[in-house]
Amino acid sequence: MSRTLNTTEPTLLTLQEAADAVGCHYQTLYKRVRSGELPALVAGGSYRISRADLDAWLLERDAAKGAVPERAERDWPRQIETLLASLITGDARAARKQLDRLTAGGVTVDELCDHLLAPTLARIGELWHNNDLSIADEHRASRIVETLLDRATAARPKSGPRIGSVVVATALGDRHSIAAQMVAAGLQAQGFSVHYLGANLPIEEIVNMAKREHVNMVALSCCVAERGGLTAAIDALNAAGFPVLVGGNGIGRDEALALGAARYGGSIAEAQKLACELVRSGV
Ligand code: B12
Repeated sequence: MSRTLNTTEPTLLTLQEAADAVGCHYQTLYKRVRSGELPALVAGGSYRISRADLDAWLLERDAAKGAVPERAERDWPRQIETLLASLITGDARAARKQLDRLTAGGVTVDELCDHLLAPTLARIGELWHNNDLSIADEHRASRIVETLLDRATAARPKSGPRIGSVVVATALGDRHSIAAQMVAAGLQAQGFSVHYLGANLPIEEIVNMAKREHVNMVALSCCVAERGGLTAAIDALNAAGFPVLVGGNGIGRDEALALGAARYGGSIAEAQKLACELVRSGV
């Protein structure tokens, strides 16, 4: 059944965009809209489908087919190979379709990060390390992952009161922004108000933002061996009264806690759990 356009509606897709996201032909969706099975709005004489309606329709369709999207979509080794191929060839569109499909199948942001994006980036890192990929290949792949994360975050706005607020960054000397972006995406999906500052931040910038936004905590990601920026940031944040949640493949639990981190997490799922714990305990 078609309705009239309501301008407050969230992200709207054209029929072609929706068909691309689902991986089916334009006509297939057109027929579903015409039959009233898939809700659509009319804007400027053509149909628009909200992402939420599309996701709900996909879930219903899979359930009706008796499909087991859970198992098929969580075949992570296969998913990693598929994404790796898209990242290596720079096929952003295929990567986007793969993630849209997973998201529509109910895969959560933390699962995407922990089971797909981070392991695929680790593979890119290995290939880069062995000179099987150039710096340009790695940069192109990284950029695609950034856009995928933006998209996954935008697709899951959580309404209602915020659990708490957090500044997310990497300290001076660490340019690996993607890990911090994953933390930001995971905490936002969890219901936190997130102030994501990106990478390589001077210490006073992180502290000032934490103070200005009266956040509950600061989450710092670390992907490098260098410790100067991270150590100084944790010291300054602790002195200013902010608990620091630390994680990332450049540092382990014992070292992070010894440096003064309130908690250490090894995944985005853990970041979500620990951030909630920090708010509850009022550290
Ligand atoms: C992409 C990339 C880059 C890009 C970053 C682009 C960007 N915008 O982020 C660029 C080109 C800038 C880069 C630069 C360098 N890189 Co680099 N890079 C990578 C690569 C391929 C992916 C990084 C990434 O995003 N990983 C994905 C993240 C999300 O994975 P993760 O850290 O494991 O995160 C998971 C958990 O740890 C946890 N987590 C992460 N953060 C946090 C935070 C909190 C609070 C919590 C709770 C949990 C948590 O959740 C995540 C999801 O499961 C890695 C390979 C790899 N194995 O990761 C190398 C890697 C990190 N880089 C490495 C190196 C050596 C460098 C350079 C020194 C190379 C050089 N010679 O110039 C420079 C360093 C520059 C600097 N000063 O920062 C090494 C680091 C080794 C080390 N520990 O010191 C790695 C591991 C590659 C390797 N095997 O040698 N790099």
